[in-house]
Formats: sequence, C-alpha cells, structure tokens
Amino acid sequence: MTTQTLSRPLRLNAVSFPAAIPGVALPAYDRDKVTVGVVHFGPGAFHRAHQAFYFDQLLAKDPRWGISAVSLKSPGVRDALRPQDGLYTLAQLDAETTFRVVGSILEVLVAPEDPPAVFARLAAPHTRMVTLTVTEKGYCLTGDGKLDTAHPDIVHDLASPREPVSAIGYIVEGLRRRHQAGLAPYAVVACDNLADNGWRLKAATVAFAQAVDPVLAAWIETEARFPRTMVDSITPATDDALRARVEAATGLTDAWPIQREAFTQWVVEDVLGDASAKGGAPDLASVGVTLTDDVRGFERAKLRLLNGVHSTIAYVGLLKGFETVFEAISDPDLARIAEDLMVQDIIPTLTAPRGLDLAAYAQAILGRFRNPEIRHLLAQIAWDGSQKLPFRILGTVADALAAGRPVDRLALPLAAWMHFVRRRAAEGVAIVDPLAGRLVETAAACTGDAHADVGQFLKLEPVFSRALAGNPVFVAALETAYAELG
Ligand code: CS2
Repeated sequence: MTTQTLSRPLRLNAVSFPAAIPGVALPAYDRDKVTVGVVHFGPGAFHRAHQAFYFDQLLAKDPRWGISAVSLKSPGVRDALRPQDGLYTLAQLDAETTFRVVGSILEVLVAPEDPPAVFARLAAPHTRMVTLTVTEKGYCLTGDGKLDTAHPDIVHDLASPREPVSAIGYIVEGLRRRHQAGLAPYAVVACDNLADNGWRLKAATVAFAQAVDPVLAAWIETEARFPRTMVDSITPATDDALRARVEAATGLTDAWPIQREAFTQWVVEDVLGDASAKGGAPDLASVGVTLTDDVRGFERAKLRLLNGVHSTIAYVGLLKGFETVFEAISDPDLARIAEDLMVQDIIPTLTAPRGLDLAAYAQAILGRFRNPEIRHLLAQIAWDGSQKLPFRILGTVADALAAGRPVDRLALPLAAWMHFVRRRAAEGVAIVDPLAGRLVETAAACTGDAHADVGQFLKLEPVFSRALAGNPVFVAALETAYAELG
C-alpha cells in the first residue's frame, strides 16, 4: 500500500510541471510575470483547446495577456484547475501525437459565487479584451438573431443590471463601470459558431444597454469593437481514457486535460488595428491568427461545410446506429452523402474568401473527420440542435431555394434530427437542448405520418422561419426525407 502511494504520479501544478516527461511542451515563460489582459466567459473544452492555446504562445512574447476565465454557472472547471494553478494538458491527437502544458489561464472565477471579483477584472485598466465561448444558446438571441428580451436570464438582468447572470449582462455591467471610470472599452470577441457572431453580439449588447442606460448604449455603439470571428478545431469531450493517456505521457495527473486534432484555425475581423498599434490589443497575428476584412467568407464556409456536415453525420449516423464521427464517415453511404452535400449543395452557396479553394477545403474537412485518433461522439454534436441547425443548414437551404436549386439532400439532416428527437423522447432519454420541453411536446404530437409530423416540427418558430415553413418545395423535400429515414 505504501509503495502504491509513493509511486502515484504527482498532480500537475505550478511546482510539479517541470517534472513532466521530456518531450512534453511546457510554458515558455515565467508565469509569475504574467498579468491578466483578457477575461474569458465559458472556459469549456473548446476555449482551453483553442484560444487559451493561442494566448499560451503569445505569453512567450508578451506577458500582458494572461486569461481570467469566468464560469457563468458551474464550479466544475474551477474545482479541477485550482489545485493545478490553472495548468492543464492539451493533447493533440493526430498522425503525430503531442502533449503540451498550457499556462495561459491564471484563474477561474465562478461568477454566481463572487460577482464582484468578475466586475473587478472587467473594470481593470489592463483588461483589454473579453472573449466568449458560451455556445449558441449563451447569446440569448431570438430565432431571428435579436436579443431575446423574454429569455429568463435577460428578463432577470434587465430588472437587476448590477447583478447580472447572463454573459451579455456581465459585458454591459463591465462596460458601464469602465465608462464611469473614464476607461476605454474592452474589445468583445465572440468565439462561437454563429454566423456574424460579433455583429449579433454587438447588436444584442447595445439593445440591452439601451434598455438600461441610453448614454452607455451610445458609447458602446461607437467606441467598443466586436470583431466577427471564425474558430475551428475539433475538440471531443474529455473522458477517462484521455486522463489515463495524459498521465502516461506526461508523468503527471491532470483532473481535466483537453484533447483535440492538430488542426486549429482562428480568423478574426481586423478591427482591432488602432488599438493593436498602440499596444492595446494582443498581437494575435504573431501566433498564427488570421486577421482579415473578409471574415464572413471564412465563417460561412466553415459553418456550412464543417458544422453543417458534422450535424448531418451526427443525426443520420445516430439513426444508423453509429457512435462516433470516425465510424459514421467510414460508412460508404454516409461518406457519399457528406461529400455530395458539400460539393453539390453547400459550395454553390458560398463565396470563397481570398486564398481559399473551397473544393480543397471541403476535402480537407472530410480528411479531418477520418482522423482515427479522434473519438468524437455523435451524441455530443447532436446537442442543441434547435440552436445549431439554423446557422448550419437552414441558411444554405434558404440560399438554395432562392437560387431555384433542389433541397432534397439538405432536407436529410433536418429530417434525421426530427427522428432523433422523436426517438429520444420515446425512449425517455433527456434531450440536451434549450428547447427540450417543446421538442418533447412536438414528439408527443407525432404519429409517424410524414406530412403530419413534419408539420408539427415546422411549428417550432425559433428554428424554422415562417418563410421556410411555408415554402412548398422545402416542405415536400422534408416530408420525403422523413419518410425515407423512418
Ligand atoms: C461540432 C463543433 O459539437 C459540434 O456541434 O460541430 O463543435 C465542431 O467540432 C467545431 O466547431 C470544430 O471547429
């Protein structure tokens, strides 16, 4: 027993990390000299795989950009990372596997436990950037992309703007404090898979501020930067297999390591220019971030080709009994559907940004789905369908209809999602989706008849606009796909 205790690997932390097995990349800077320059909402797996990785590289050149991470709800990440002094391991699983200890997260605050600590970070002169990965639903938007003033969190925050619970409520309260203190606003960088993410967030933030303080709203409108972004790196949820693999590879235990593919991309709208020149914004370009005035081209291509096809593989794959993306894309029928969707249905709706060959980009995405090292559960991608499908598939559908092209294949993921919802509801399995209640009701009203069932789903207005729900070509395609998959 004593031997076991003695031989147990050390927990990763600020003291132990230099003892990692050689070959593991370690922070290339003195963490004691790093200061907070960024407040990040939503320190889930994606943030830790992606933005925190870029800032980890940046800190080796400029120590002003440490991250204060804020969990808006659960203490889980804080509880895992505090004993590790914010350190965690990033495993890149690909043809070559690498491990890296990331040091850019200096602290994790749990907002509901200590709102003043969050306000203090937001209002600090050195905080120049606020980033967000709060998933689609964290933006509290209506189906048509405006601030959802009926959302319970927004109702709460508009009534008590100094005691917010939503990301938008915190952003506005932080900006109010800066305005009052005569400080410049921070740049707000949305890093979720929403079309025109920064613009939508800006509009929602200004609308919120307008209801609270019109002078503040006007200041935000003119002074604050909300660049649009495209973010990309496939990041499956952490599991025990990863914990064991990380422990074996690094010689240290890590309660919450992160895994992703080697590929990573971050495209940010180049609106931080002035501030950057004055030393007020991080030099993201120096660590491989693309700064461009054509973010929309990248973002549409990624949302529609990668995320749209991901969701297709997830819903159709689950119906066929597959568990992971790798298994599903190894099925010849599904691989054909995925490729045809990309080439014949999605690419014709896109305008390639300068320097991007869409056909090659689509092939590269399919190659990434075929990465055998990545065990990405279809169930994870299937979460929050009501929030994801409008951005991932329905924009393509609307464009195809407007151009007079068929939408039969594009109807497949939507019909598969309907079956997925029905099956889960029938099995009594919880549906992870902010509309779960309405989805279960919709499923209960279904009979198995394609026309009637599709009609039930099309009543979900936050998902399907009236124009789409009333389009006979679209409805016919959905009914056919639904009957075929049933
Ligand atoms: C996935 C994305 O879970 C999902 O819905 O489609 O998280 C996807 O892996 C990332 O956007 C890739 O960048």
